[in-house]
Amino acid sequence: MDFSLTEKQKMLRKITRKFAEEYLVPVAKESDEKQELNKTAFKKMQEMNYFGACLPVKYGGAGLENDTIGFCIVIEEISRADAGWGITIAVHNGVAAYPIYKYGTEEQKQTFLEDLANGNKVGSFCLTEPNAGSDAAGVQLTAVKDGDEYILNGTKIFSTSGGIAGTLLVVAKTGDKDSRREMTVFIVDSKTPGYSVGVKEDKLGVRASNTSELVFEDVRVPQENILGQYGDGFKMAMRILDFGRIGIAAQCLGLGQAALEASVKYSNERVQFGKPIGRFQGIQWKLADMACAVESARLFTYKAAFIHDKGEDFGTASSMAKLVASEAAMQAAHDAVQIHGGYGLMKAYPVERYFRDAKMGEIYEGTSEVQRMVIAGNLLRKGV
Ligand code: COS
Repeated sequence: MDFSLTEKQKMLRKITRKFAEEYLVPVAKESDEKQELNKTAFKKMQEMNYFGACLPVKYGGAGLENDTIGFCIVIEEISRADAGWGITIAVHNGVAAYPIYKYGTEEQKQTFLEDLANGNKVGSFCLTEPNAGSDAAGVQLTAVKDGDEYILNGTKIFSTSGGIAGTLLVVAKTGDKDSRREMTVFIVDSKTPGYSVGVKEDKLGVRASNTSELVFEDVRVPQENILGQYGDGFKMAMRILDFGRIGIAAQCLGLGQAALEASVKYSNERVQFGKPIGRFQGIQWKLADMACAVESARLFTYKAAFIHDKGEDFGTASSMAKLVASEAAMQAAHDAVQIHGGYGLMKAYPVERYFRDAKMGEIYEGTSEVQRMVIAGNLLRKGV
């Protein structure tokens, strides 16, 4: 087993870290407060082709479509600086752009990928509704056929980047009998009449990222915008999430790494009882446990990416990675605040933000409980 990164992956880490330290770290606190992505950082993200990270060069992307470890490194380094940007780029690529590349027709790729790759249009995946959270089959937004078009009616909530998105993957109900066999995924342009953005959420963490309610009132979508097969939307959504969860794992990994690094630095600098607090065993044990958790997250995440790129069944591995990495980030952020003591509660130190950001990872793109359901379900169905 070879754990070494390729020269290209090492270079990707170096370049992305430099970019993130220059353009994201200085404005991360302000972006968290203002609840918006910094405009200069947005332009630089476009120039660096991070919006096109996992799309082929032929569609304007950065060419990581077969290097998911490389994609994870990009997300990890962005999230180490600002997890709000991390989720934005992870969602844009993982559950919007990449699924169009992977499951779309050539015509759909020609129509949608260039603008997604260059970031002129941000992507969003719209599944969640007031009555369809963990129970993804509970979708009530309807798509009814009318000639060569489908008419969409309903409301999506908690859509990551929904309020700033130009291209949406919308999961709709297309029948009344068996919801798991009567759902369809549509690619929707946000300029389509009848579509509007509702409430922008004011949330706990990853606040730089946009989270919005989306309203569909007689939104007409041509039938050629169906992603995959009509009626196969439930399984399509599950496949999309399988890949998306690797990106979320990478996002949590970067956040956990940031919490660990801040804690090591503080433990060397902060003097109490006449010596740096890192000399106390109580702090050392915390640092060691944090480092183990973050390294587990890294191994699980890269392994899921590796299995994906080998073309093997990676659903269990991606849920394991998302579960382990999100819980590792939470543990690391929790311990980071504890190590920082009173300062850890103050906004002057970034660990306060890490703590809020980390909690999000245990919830979105499938809660920790959902990941356990997926892992156990696969074990029982397919064996160990
Ligand atoms: N890939 C392909 N097909 C899949 C699949 C996957 N990853 N997971 C399930 N399926 C298939 C099953 O094989 C089954 O097919 P058959 O009916 O042909 O046998 C069908 O889909 C239904 O599967 P299942 O019975 O497991 O469906 P459930 O309704 O019990 O769904 C979970 C279970 C919890 C896994 C699902 O609802 C889920 O992932 N929920 C979380 C959604 C989520 O992450 N929301 C967060 C917001 S999205 S941004």
